[in-house]
Amino acid sequence: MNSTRPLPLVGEVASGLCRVRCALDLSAIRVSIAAIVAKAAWRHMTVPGGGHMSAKMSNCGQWGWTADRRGYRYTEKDPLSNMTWPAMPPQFAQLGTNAAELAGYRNFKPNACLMNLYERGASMGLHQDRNESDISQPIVSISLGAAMVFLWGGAHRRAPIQRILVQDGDILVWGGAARLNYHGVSRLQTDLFFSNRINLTLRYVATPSRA
Ligand code: MD3
Ligand code: FE
Repeated sequence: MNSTRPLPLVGEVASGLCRVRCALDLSAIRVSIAAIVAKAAWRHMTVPGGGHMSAKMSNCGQWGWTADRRGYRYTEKDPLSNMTWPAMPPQFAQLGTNAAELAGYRNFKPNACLMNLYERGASMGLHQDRNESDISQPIVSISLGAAMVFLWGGAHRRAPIQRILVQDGDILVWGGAARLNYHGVSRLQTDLFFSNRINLTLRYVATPSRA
């Protein structure tokens, strides 16, 4: 972020990682999510080793991230329905563009939104997001519901990990040198107010890719 012109809404919570706090209209976002998953249902994706991810996933936008026995990639169609993924609500794209701009990234135009649903016991192991091809673009994450501990590592798997609590309505933006940092989330703990957490990640996918 631009540290010479600090903005009250934006804080750098770790090197290269900005959190944007604002009075998000979460109810409109929740209604949009419900409409999307009515068309592209939440599912556990299989990974190349044959296991499955503990978070359930779905997508909206032109490209959707999928995993199966063959690997990880972005597809234009939902493999469950063979239909294109539901459109990204303009509100999501606008939120992504605005949050990225606050964090110092101009002209971010997301065309993919991966949606993760964490129910009791779900987590996400340390990984890098590198299927997007154009890593000059940032990623914007929107957290809804139960708080979770976000694990923020470095450029190498063995780099030290910072633990950052992410809560309902938090928006995280990362890019630049931190775009390929390892990250994950630790197991969902009991939250007094919410039983699940949904995370949306807004991304720009240049071309489909394999990893
Ligand atoms: C990546 N999701 O979907 S997003 C994913 O909370 C994913 O569901 C997590 O990782 C989730 O690929 C985390 C937030 C996030 C924040 C900072 C990062 C991801 C980051 C910094 C570098 C790389
Ligand atoms: Fe990730």
